[in-house]
Amino acid sequence: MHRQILDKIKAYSKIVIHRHVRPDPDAYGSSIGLYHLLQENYPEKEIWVTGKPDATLDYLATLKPVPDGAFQDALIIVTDTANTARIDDQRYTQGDYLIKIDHHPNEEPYGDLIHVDTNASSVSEMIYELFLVAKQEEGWQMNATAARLLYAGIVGDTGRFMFSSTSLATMTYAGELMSFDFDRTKLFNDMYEVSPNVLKLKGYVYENFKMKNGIGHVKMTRELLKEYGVNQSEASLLVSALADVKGMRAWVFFIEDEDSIRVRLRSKGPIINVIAKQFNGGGHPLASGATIYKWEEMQDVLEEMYKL
Ligand SMILES: [Mn+2]
Repeated sequence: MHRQILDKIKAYSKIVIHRHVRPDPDAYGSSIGLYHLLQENYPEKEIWVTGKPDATLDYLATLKPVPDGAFQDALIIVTDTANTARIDDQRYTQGDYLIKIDHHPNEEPYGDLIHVDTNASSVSEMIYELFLVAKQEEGWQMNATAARLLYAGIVGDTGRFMFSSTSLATMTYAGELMSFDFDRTKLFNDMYEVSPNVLKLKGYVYENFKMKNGIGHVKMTRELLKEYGVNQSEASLLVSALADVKGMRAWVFFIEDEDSIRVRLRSKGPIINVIAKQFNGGGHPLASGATIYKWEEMQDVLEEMYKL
């Protein structure tokens, strides 16, 4: 598979790299990291990386617009994107040949060539693996810019090497990437510093969460969010805060929005998306979301959780 990808890269003089909408560090790391690798090793080729810039990831890289003409006769490589609806920049259809490189389950097998490895911690890790083969067979060189991006992608998708997807290969590659000259302390600060308001609300979560029979919950009214100066989507990011509570099996955040109450469910085992489906929602078995419209319904959701 690596050989086939490298042959296509060699064969095309124009290459455009895509990633998914609403990007995370692995989306940026894998796509822009690959872009810098290709630029380093094929300076004669016309190479682009596309997707709507996300200001929260400016610390990783800034992007320039890609002209329509770039896609004609081009090799298109899409990283970290499970399905075509989530590909950022739908002009990928205008290319000549399409390669998918991803680590999500291959539920929509799009593209002329598909390289999916669900055991990979991140697509940034997969790009590094591609580099190792290319280094051996084609003499590719790594540079610090690409190394920093790939490292950030691995760190992001492994939750700083804590998730179970972290393998010996992950650590080995990350270790090799560390040998390049970039500021890891600054990178970690850029990735994980949060605003004082959000951190204070996190303190509220730790002070005020309730737990019964291994089921936790937190209630956040609009007044509370206003008092802390935190919006609904920022508050939603705190849902992982209860993962470390001893004895916690599953938990739910109720966050009041303009005209509804967002329900964020998380679990360490019990399948909770069945409950999400009962309350106008859905999602993954261990991480899903729902919506209720009155605070009285909060108890209904909790009762379902206790039953489970
Ligand atoms: Mn990823």
